[in-house]
Amino acid sequence: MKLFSSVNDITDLNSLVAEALQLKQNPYAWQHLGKNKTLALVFLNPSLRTRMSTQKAALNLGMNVMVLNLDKEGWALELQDGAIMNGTTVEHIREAAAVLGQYADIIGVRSFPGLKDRDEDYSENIFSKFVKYCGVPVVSLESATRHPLQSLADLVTIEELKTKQRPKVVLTWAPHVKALPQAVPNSFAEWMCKADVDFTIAHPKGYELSTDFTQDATITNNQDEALADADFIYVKNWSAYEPYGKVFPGNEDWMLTNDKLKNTNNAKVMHCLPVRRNLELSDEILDSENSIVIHEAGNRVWAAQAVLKRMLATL
Ligand code: SN0
Repeated sequence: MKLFSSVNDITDLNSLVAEALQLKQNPYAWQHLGKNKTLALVFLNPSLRTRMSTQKAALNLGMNVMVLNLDKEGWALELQDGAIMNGTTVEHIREAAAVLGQYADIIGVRSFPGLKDRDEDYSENIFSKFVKYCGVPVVSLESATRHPLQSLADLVTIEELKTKQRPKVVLTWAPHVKALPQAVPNSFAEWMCKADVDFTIAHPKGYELSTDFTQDATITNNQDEALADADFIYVKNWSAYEPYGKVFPGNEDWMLTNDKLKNTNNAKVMHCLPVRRNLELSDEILDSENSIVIHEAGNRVWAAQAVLKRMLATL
């Protein structure tokens, strides 16, 4: 595999999930694959889980890892082709990406959206320029529109913990104080639409996601109705796709509470983290048996390891 940026880069979803679960049983069996191979993780935004779990995954495979917080430690990046760089940007992405490709066998890139210009964000301008100019395989560490390592870990978690063949999975919007990207919900929806699950999305009016990601999912503005008989509930805030990046007032009552779990199938509650307690998700849920957020975060290692293993195999 030369690129992992979305579910569309995977032709055999079930075997990738199975591979991740096998690696969980036997993490160090493939150390020879990564020997003397280097992974460079490049961050333009903050990270805890993605950074640590991908690093751990690479170490389990015998790789060396280098991390660059490019937003803070690198030169200010120019993205525009043909720019006369007499202002604040110091280095063009053409050189920055190409040079990183000289030092690493695989590169991971995190590049959040600006949430101002939808066309710019949804064109994946920054991520795709890294892919174009670095010359080595690239794994997305969350781009403007997707977070595929998170979605793979989410699917691995559902496969691992489900108690029926085709569980009901509900993605439900949660309140927040900031405008957040659509990357996590877009990606989760895109993966769930390809998985063997009964998938529903619930959000207040105005938070419709791009239909490019939601395809044949059931979509409703009625949270109670959506949660009925749910086996897994995925909680996440996102800002509007149209008007782009907007946050509407109200909807605080969309926070998930124990009371809302009553009509579910004793649902397991998921969140990609970081989570704002008592805004997105109540303490009572996060500290209860129903919450699987820590287990889910743990599975980020096996998801990343399955992807890196496939990339190493094609170097
Ligand atoms: C990011 C997002 O895409 O929603 C990363 C999630 C993995 N989340 C945030 O930026 C949260 C910021 C906050 O202030 O709560």
